[in-house]
Amino acid sequence: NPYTFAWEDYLGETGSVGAPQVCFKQHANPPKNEFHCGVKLEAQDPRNLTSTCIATVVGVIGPRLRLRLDGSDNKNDFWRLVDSNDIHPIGHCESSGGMLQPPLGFRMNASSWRTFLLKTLTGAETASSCCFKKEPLSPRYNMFRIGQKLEAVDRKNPHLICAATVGAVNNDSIFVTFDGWKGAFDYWCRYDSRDIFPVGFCAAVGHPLQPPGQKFALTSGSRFKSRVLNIPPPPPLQSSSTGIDKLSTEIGKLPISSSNTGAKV
Ligand code: MLZ
Repeated sequence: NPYTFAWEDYLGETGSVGAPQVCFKQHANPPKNEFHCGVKLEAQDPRNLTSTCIATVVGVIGPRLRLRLDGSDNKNDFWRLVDSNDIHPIGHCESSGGMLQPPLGFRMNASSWRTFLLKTLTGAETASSCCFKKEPLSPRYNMFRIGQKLEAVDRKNPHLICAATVGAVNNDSIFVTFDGWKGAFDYWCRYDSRDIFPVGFCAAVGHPLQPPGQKFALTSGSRFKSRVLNIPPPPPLQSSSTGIDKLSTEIGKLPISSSNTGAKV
């Protein structure tokens, strides 16, 4: 049964704990999924973040939507949470002064885009605005600790959410390692990524959870032997409005006086 991985037993056997709920940018009570297959909405093109496109819901699992951009192929489906900030009801883009764009790899020539748009929206069932849930607040800072367990999207198989461990912490990033798998699936992400969830999330929302893989299992001692991590360098520090860049800008604006030149008074 994919819904009932025995986290309790696993945490006990591995002598580990789950990262606390407050570490995550996820609602403590995850929202209900009120979308259904076939409805259309607006989504950012994941391959071209400046474009807002029409997308169709082609799958629904727990609080996640499988989306396909209209005018694109079925090889570039992507997943969003119902409380994601980058999905909106049809009409949102235009009402905020933007224009709907063809997806990257639009399968017709650019001049047919307007006609295509008209056709794809005519008679379409659009997702009601009440289906779109408010994005959770971001934790104020990175509270993750090495060794804590979590549930994480496998970005190479994004339909999967899998048992994982915080392998490293660096500034605003954590290194997500997948239990029982070689390092090929591991990745760095921000602490406020929407792809990571507290232990128990999948069970609570009715999403399958992929249990730890078989690599490194069944070795000496515990059934679950941890591996030596191969940790790639963390991503470079991103500038943010609250980060050090803002601080240095503010400092740069300060008038030079004896109180902030470092001069002894
Ligand atoms: N079928 C794939 C799935 C791997 C999923 C790993 N998730 C961490 C494979 O065996 O490569």
